[in-house]
Amino acid sequence: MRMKKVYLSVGAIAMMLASPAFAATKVSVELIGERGGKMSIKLDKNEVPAGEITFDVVNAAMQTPHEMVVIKLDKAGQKLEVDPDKNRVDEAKLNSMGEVSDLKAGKGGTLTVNLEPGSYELICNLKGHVAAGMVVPFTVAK
Ligand SMILES: [Cu+2]
Repeated sequence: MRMKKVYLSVGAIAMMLASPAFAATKVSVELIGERGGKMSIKLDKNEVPAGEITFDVVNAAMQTPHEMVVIKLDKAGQKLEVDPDKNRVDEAKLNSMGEVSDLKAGKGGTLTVNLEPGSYELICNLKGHVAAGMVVPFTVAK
């Protein structure tokens, strides 16, 4: 009995070494919708702890290209303004933390960023896509 207990402890230590504490938190992101229709961004989680975060992005559309841009908001509840002439938000006026750009339908990509606590939004900033629904809140907790 005593021997078995020691064996389990060694196993637990081995498991801890195999998954280091600094491993990035993974967020799965699905980009959904076709040109002219409703569009959305679906996340498997919309709140994560601060630190390294890997966004694993897939464009689930059949024909329409999409992208994912991570925007840090100045404060919670901040509304992103769509420029009526360009029909997209002006990223130069916002705090973009990085993006997976121009994914063709069916393609995927990843983005790993170090995010501090705060309120964020994930958007697809192709023309008309934010207005069609491609904006989703994302929270980084302490
Ligand atoms: Cu899009």
